[in-house]
Amino acid sequence: MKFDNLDARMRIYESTNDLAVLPGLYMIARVDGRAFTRLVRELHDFEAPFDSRFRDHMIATAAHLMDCGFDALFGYTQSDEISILLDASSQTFRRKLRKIHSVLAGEASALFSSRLGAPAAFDCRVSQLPSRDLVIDYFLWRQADAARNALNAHCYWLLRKNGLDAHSAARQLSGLASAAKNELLFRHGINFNDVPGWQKRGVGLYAETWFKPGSDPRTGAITEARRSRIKVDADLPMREAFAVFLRERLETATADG
Ligand SMILES: Nc1nc2c(ncn2[C@@H]2O[C@H](COP(=O)(O)OP(=O)(O)OP(=O)(O)O)[C@@H](O)[C@H]2O)c(=O)[nH]1
Ligand SMILES: [Mg+2]
Repeated sequence: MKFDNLDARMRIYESTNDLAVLPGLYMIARVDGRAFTRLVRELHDFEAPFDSRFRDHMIATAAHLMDCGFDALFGYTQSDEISILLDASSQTFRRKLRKIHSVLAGEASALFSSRLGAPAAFDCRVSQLPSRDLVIDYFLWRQADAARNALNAHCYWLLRKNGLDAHSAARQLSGLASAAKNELLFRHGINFNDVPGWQKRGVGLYAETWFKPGSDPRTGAITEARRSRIKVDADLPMREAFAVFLRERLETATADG
């Protein structure tokens, strides 16, 4: 009895301010690598500005987050971040923010660290969005961020590889319009149009249906079993076409669910 009293008294301090996301709101959780600028350059030997091994760790982490007990409709990764869209009707963890933040940050950190073979940590935040239009704007925003970062990173590392120190390279780029950055790359033999799509547009993850062929052991008849798997899409469309693509995905995912 004594323990029950203590338990009830102490739990108040733990859970009175426990926030839950309002019903009907879409949730997009974004995990972001903690101090990855240092991790990729000083602690590990990833290629700059982009490394396909780093990308594959991020994709594997995103695929894990899509499949670790949340009603994930769509995943998106660029740079050291992963966004996971949860259905507006999701009841996972009774929509408690504390659980969503900590579980997704923990799952991402565990999976990424195990692939890297060294500790790596992610933080997590959740956007609470009242409409599909805002969900689409959210992903357009992250994709625009990917495109800006990719252009900047290619310019920055071009200057660094040409002998400039970090400070001078950053100073030379500050205030430069994107057309001028494109020209800078072009003068050095890099056509930004030819830079791989995953670097400029990010990578999407979503469920796709496939049909597993088989046979009925009693009759021998050919059968097909409907299965679902996560598709990794490294060739996402851009801007308006991305918005159309997302709208279709949201409709399909909601209809399937
Ligand atoms: N070398 C290399 N760096 C990458 C790659 N992808 C992302 N990064 C770096 O990861 C960092 C991500 O930026 P931020 O998330 O803003 O910085 P951070 O150091 O992680 O800081 P916090 O997120 O605030 O903890 C940037 O420095 C990117 O250049 C890659 O493929 N190769
Ligand atoms: Mg980071």
